[in-house]
Amino acid sequence: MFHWHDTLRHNVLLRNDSSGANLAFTEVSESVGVDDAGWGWGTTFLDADNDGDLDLAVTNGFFSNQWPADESRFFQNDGGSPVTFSDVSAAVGFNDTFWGSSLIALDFDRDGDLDLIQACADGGPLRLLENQRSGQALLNSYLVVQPRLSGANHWAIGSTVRVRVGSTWMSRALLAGSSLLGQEPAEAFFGLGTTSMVDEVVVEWPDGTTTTITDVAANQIIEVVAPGTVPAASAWGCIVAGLALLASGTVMFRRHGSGASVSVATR
Ligand SMILES: [Ca+2]
Ligand SMILES: [Ca+2]
Ligand SMILES: [Ca+2]
Repeated sequence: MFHWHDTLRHNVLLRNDSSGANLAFTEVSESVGVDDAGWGWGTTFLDADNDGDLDLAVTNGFFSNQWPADESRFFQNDGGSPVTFSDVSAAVGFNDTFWGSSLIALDFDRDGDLDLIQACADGGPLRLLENQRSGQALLNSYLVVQPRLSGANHWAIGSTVRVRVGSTWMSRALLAGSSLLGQEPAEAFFGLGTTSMVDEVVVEWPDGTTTTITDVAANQIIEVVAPGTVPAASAWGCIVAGLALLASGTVMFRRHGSGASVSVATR
């Protein structure tokens, strides 16, 4: 869990150290390198370079004298044990000084990488930032899993998706209100590194039952439908607007469009 702590005057990352029913969280923001993200608002963990670990993007700012020039932050996950992050905001082009409020990650152009939408307060723009990954990041693979149910909870909010590659498990929870004032698509996006095949995909439905699929090829979108679910048209929407950014490195974000034009893509 990552959030801004007004009293401590820095950003807080709470690592889940729970064991069974014994819940425990440890504040690790300084030791892993994400304690200085400014007056943070919208925050999202995303695997921007598809290497299998979660990177962290934070939009920030405030109207007070101390925070108006606060730059957005992008922390790249460097892996290791314990995990550490590097601030690569300028290199990837996510270092604007708008008063950002909402921030969500989604693959709006369906090219296999997560892009960003940032909404800004105080008259600021709505921005669409296209992921311009290159090098190894461009070679890395991905898998998108879309759990679906019948009835009111068609998007299967409350589900958890786990994938296994060899002995490594990765997990994503489908949540409502995934970011401040924003909602990410109801799908689980996994960066897979150089993996071409996922050994297992396990969907745990909101009622606790599970569906398991084995030997799933990478670089595709799969819909997993719970037993008894009536098939329905799959609608997927995204908001397109923005500015433009350029960057260097393995992941770059480019601004799209101008002004506040909006379009919706359905698939
Ligand atoms: Ca990553
Ligand atoms: Ca994309
Ligand atoms: Ca891209």
